[in-house]
Amino acid sequence: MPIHNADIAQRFTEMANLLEIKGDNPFRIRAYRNAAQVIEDSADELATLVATDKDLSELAGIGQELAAKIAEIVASGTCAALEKLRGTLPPHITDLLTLPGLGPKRVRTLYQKLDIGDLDALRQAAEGGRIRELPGLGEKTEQHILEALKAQANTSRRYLRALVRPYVDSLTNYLQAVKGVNRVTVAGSYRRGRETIGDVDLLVLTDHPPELMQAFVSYDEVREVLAHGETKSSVTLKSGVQVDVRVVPADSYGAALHYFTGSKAHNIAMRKRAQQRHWKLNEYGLFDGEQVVAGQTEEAVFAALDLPFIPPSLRENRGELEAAMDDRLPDLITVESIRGNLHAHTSASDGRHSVAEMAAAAQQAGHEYLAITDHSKRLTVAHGLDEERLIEQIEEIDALNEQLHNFTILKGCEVDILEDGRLDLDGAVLKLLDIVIVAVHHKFNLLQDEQTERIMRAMDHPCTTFVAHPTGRLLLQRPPYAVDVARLIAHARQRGCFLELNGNPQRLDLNDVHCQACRQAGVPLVINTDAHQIDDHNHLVAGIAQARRGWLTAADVINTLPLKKLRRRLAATRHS
Ligand code: DGT
Ligand code: CA
Ligand code: CA
Repeated sequence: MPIHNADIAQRFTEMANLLEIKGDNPFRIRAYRNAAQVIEDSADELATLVATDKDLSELAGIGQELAAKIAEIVASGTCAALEKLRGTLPPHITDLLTLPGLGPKRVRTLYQKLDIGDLDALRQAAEGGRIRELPGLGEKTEQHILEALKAQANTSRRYLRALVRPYVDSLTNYLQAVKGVNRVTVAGSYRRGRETIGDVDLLVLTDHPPELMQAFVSYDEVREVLAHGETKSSVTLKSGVQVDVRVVPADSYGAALHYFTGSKAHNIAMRKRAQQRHWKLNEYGLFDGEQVVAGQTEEAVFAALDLPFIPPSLRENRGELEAAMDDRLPDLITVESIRGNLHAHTSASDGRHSVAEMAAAAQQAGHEYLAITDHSKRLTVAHGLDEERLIEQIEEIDALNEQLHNFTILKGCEVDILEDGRLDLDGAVLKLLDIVIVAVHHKFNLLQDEQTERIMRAMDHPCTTFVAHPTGRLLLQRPPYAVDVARLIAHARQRGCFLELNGNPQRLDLNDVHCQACRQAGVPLVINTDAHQIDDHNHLVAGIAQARRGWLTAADVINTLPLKKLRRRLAATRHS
């Protein structure tokens, strides 16, 4: 079974964490962390590189020693150095790192001073008031730890869909190859394209159910078998994700696929529609008494209920049945209709590639244009550009555009919104740009009205084109700042500017419901990658999945326009 980059990166991160808990050499720790990042970002599967004898030490930050460890992990799933380290510390000590506010240094203190090696011991120590006595921790931290432990117990773990995708692809390929298998389909929230998923639901049509189930529970990536039956089995994979597999008879396949795709709210609405006809709809089919009305395909189930096929992305009971009845389901946007990305960084700020490299990659991917939008000067950690450096970049882009054929680099900047809503760069420079993105990168803690009005003021700047990641959330990590998105949408409409759907799988900001509201209000969206390197082009896939959940069509999205029309729309956002 091929091991994925994310798995290799995870092992290196674990190495770095364990070394840091032990108080090892900081340079060594840093080397493992950097390597983990490089591996995770690599567009090529390292397992493939190893299999074809490529020299891994050509990757940035990977020396001979790390390259050898990568080869070891690809071959065996682990490496001797990691196993040795694990042996010197309690087996569950890295669980402590899953609590917000606990990094390796604090875990080291907890372990050294109080011999705390797992979450249970941590809870006992916190409840016993022993953590407040530790150097650098204190009573407030003890309180935070107790709250975090409680919160962790209450929320079942979810995963970014984009992270789970390679695991799902490998597993479905594996099951597809099992003898007797005719079809494998992913259902559930994964099929609906949700930004995070709780577990993976697979449906299988097979001539030999027992063989299929046996093959599933013996899959290499399985960590634990939770249930092993004839028609249903569940496992957790080594990555932690739970997978449910159901074997379904051919006559019920469509009904089962519909049922297990959900959402629950959509299913209930569909069942009601069946009941109005005195029929019954469940995972086995659509029935009139004992008589089967439909069941083999989803299309047949919908058709029997006088409905066109409703795409899975829309099945949230947010008006899709009504729209289907009136024959006004949206013609959902696809990745192919995007003609260019309007939010990208280069090595001038916190990106990894040059303007020319980013442009070449975008052209290679079939795009017509790309906007370069590095950070502005306030964001010093990201090496933000001041007026002078921005002007240099503008000249660089003008020169590059002279050489390019059938491709245009647009000049832009992601300008920080200051606390009072003013912009971080001088208006005279902003006038030289094609695109001015405004974004909040600090002062997340303002009251809702203050935050909302701060952003609205930035939108009012005569040069503003759109607001990037308008709510600032990081999925599974950081909630949105307090902001009234409905007011932002109304203001964008009135001001005549746009809002972003940021495709970074960790952001997906605006979310699906907000996108739907933009569409209803007639406020155009821009779907961007927010690329910090060439490989981030993939973020478009996640962005489009979210856009489809937000009912967006190509006409609702600005960067589906050909360059000439785009330029006209951009110019129209500019006030004198
Ligand atoms: P997740 O896994 O939390 O991301 O979300 P889902 O939507 O994949 O939910 P899951 O895995 O619990 O169940 C898969 C689908 O099965 C769900 O979308 C709808 C259907 N389903 C599950 N339980 C029920 C239920 O009690 N009633 C109905 N009508 N459908 C259900
Ligand atoms: Ca699920
Ligand atoms: Ca499930």
